[in-house]
Amino acid sequence: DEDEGGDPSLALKTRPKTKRPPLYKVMLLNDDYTPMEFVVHVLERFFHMSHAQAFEIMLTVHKKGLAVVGVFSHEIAETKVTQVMDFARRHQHPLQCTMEKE
Ligand code: TYC
Repeated sequence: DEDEGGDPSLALKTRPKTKRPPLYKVMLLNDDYTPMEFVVHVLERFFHMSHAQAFEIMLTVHKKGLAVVGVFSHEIAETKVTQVMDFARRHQHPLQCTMEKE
């Protein structure tokens, strides 16, 4: 049989790398002006949350200052951020949405 033992440091070095793509947290930030109902609508519309889920996350942002609203690939995260920022701007609300590598 093949020798599967040996130097574990060598095993690590020669292990075939299955590179997973990095994931990005998309976050909503609190502000004093965006209406609560607008934030709930954003979470329903762009993050496919139920009304109850969306309301809960909105309140978390309101109380804690920010919350992660989803985790996505870089491309999807960027699309979500752009969609939310464009939608907020069109409605003249200062709502901020950002992404950060997990
Ligand atoms: N703080 C806002 C208010 O009192 C509500 C709000 C919640 C705004 C979440 C932004 O991401 C946000 N109207």
